[in-house]
Amino acid sequence: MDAFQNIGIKRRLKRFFRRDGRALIFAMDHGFEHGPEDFNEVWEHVNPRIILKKVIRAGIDGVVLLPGIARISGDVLNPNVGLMVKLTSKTNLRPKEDQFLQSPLGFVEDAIKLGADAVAATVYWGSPYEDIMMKQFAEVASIAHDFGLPVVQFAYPRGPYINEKYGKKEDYRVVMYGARAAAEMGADMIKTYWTGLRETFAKVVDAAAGVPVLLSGGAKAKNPVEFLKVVYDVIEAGGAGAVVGRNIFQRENPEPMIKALLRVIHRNEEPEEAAKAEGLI
Ligand code: FBP
Repeated sequence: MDAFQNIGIKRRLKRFFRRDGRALIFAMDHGFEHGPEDFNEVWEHVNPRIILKKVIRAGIDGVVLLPGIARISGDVLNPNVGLMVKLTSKTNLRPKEDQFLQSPLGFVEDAIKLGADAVAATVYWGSPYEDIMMKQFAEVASIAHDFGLPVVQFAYPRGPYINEKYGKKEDYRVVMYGARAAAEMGADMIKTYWTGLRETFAKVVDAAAGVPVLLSGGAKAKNPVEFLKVVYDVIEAGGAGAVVGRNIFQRENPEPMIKALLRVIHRNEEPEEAAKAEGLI
């Protein structure tokens, strides 16, 4: 039985990762996690079918969606695009003190019915609710692994203690700790923050002990080359790619940015060269 589960996990991970072991994944859970105002910059992208068609046309490797959006628009995905269904989230509407908790909003079995190639859950490491999110992740991982489905952890250090002791959630010591904790919990892929330097991100990758580490995109960069440089450094540090939301869907035409990111991730092209080739500068 174990061998069947493992081969399932390996095969499904290949839906996201190309032969080079790297991936560019489009994230769009923001309508829930941040609210529909995240789409104000390009309002037509509030319609998941419109933005998903654009990112697929541009050659994206995979997408992350919440279950309801996967249900509404999953049919626009090509079979060769990996589908990750995220099973925890929170709204921005909850009280400030509860923002450090993500709650379950779906089930592994339903993600399988939606055709998911992986499921994901967030753990805010260092949060006062860390214990609850650890249990949620453990339950998702246990069920998913029984079905041979990979599990992705969004491993984000976050909470009052992190701010007090380390100053910011991107401090490499806590990002590295979160990545290690995710690997120790059995994550098959880890998504986390940029630590600011190639050298420190390399330590995060080391701490993950071979589990692929992907960058969490973050707010839209003022200058596209600035963002491409971060992704370039992630790859140079041994990272396995990036999961990007706002830097893609907050652009009127996301195609050149996606193509430039693919050049950096899969062809090791220098950021400026990739940006020029796609007409971004
Ligand atoms: P972005 O590239 O837009 O940062 O998307 C990645 C992501 O993790 C989303 O999946 C999620 O909705 C969002 O960032 C969370 O952002 P934050 O918690 O930092 O506000």
